[in-house]
Amino acid sequence: MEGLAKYLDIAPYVKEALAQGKPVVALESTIISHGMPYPQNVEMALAVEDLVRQEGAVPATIALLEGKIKIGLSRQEVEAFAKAKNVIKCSRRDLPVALALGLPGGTTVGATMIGAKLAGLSVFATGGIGGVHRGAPETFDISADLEELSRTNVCVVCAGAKAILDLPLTLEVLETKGVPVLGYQTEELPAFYTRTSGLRVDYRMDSPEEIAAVCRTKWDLGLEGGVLVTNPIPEEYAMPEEPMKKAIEEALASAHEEGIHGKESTPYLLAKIKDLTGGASLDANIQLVYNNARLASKIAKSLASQA
Ligand code: PSU
Ligand code: MN
Repeated sequence: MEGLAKYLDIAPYVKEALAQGKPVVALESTIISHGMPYPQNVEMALAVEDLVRQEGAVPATIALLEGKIKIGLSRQEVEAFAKAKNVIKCSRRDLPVALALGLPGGTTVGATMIGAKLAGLSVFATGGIGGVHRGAPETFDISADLEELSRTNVCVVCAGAKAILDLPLTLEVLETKGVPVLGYQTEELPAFYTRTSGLRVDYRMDSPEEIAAVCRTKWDLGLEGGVLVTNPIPEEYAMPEEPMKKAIEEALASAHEEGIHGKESTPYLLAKIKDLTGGASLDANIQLVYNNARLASKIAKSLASQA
C-alpha cells in the first residue's frame, strides 16, 4: 500500500454511508482519552454515537490505532480506547510520530479535522475548541485547533471556546485567520459551561440549513478553512456563572503553581475544574457534547441533501 491509503482506515459502514451520500458526523477522541475520566468517557462516547444515529446521521469517531487514522470505531474499539493508559494527545504535529510508531492517539479538534477531511467528512461535533490561553502574550500557548480551523475545510460544532481560555483573544485570532464564528440561535459567544460570555459572535444563525449554506458557500468560493458553529449549552445544564468563574480561577492558579504547560494544560484544567465543582462540570460537559452532536447531525443532513 502506498501513500495515504497506508495510513487511513475508513470503517466499512462509514464508507458505505459516504458512497450513498448519507450524512456523516465526525467525533473526536482526545475528549475520550484526555478530556474525561473513565468510565464517563466511554459512556459519553457511545451515547453521542447513538444520538447521531437517532438524528438520522452516521457517527464516525476518529482516533489513531495501530498506525492508522481510523475513521469510525467499533463499540469494542471505543471501549478499549477509553480504558487505555498510554494514549498520546495528538494534534497536527503529533500525527506523523504516532502513526509511524504505531502508538494509540487521541485526536484533538485540529487532528480530527485533518482525519475528517482526508476521509471526505465535512461536519464534526466536539465539546469546546482550544483557543488562545490566558497569559498567551508571554507563553505563546495558542491551540493548534485555531491554525487547523484556518486551513481545513470542516464545519466544527462546539459550545464555544473553553472558558479556561482568553475568549476575546481567541475571537481575534479566528478573525485574523478568516474563520467565521456563527452563533446558533444566539448573538453571544457561549463559554462552554455557560451560555454567555459578554462577547458577540460574528453572525447569528437560526437554522441548520443557514449554517450549511454558509459552509457550502465558503468552500464553493475556494476559501480554505473551517466554519465554527458555537451552540450554547442547554439552559437546564448550564453551570452557574459565579461559582464557575471561581473554579476556573482556582484551577488556573494551581496549574501555574504546579508548572503545568503545553499540551497538559487543557486536560489538567478540565480535571481540576471537575474536582472543584464536585463533578458538576463533567455533567455539563457531557450534555453540551450531546447538544452539539444533535446540531451537527442536522447540519450534515442539510449538506448531504443539497450535495
Ligand atoms: N472539548 C471537550 N473536552 C476536551 C476537548 C474538547 O469538551 O478535552 C479537547 C479537544 O480535543 C481540543 C483540546 O482540541 O481539548 C484542546 O487542547 P489544547 O488546548 O492543548 O489545544
Ligand atoms: Mn496549547
